[in-house]
Amino acid sequence: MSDPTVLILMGSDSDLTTMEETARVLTEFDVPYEMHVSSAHRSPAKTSKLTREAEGRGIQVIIAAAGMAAHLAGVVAAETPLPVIAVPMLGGALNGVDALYAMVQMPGGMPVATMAIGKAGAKNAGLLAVQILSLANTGLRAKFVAYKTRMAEEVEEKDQALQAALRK
Ligand code: RP5
Repeated sequence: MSDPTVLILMGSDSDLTTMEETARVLTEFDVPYEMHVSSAHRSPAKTSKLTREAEGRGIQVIIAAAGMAAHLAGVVAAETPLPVIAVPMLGGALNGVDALYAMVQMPGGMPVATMAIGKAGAKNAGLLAVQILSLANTGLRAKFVAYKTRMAEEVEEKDQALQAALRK
């Protein structure tokens, strides 16, 4: 198994079922990753250590998932030059809108690439990581292009099925 190039951090084990979507995408593209539960608030020292050591271990992209007052992606971005992708978790009294705002409203100078709330965002986080890695990996780029082609073909099949049903 190659060394991980993507580090997935999540604030709680309650985020795992959502973040399995990210892991599924990375596995599909044969991108080695590592996943940890590490919280900005509950375990700041662990989060800081994982983040500071990431680049030296060959990590190229960090994905940070958290819910509620979701500071994980921001504190990670503060401690690394690596690109950070943020995934707001569904849940809490505000159903993920709190996490979305916390992640997307980063101050100037501190970007994180914030995805949609929940499983769609988790899936897209994996795909965006693949796209970033593809910039320096032609094999991975070819796989991503094939993925997009397949998606377009699936839409076409669905449209043809719809047209056939409408003709009946
Ligand atoms: C956040 O608080 C976590 O990322 C999680 O989404 C949320 C709730 O955590 P638990 O109380 O389920 O551990 O920090």
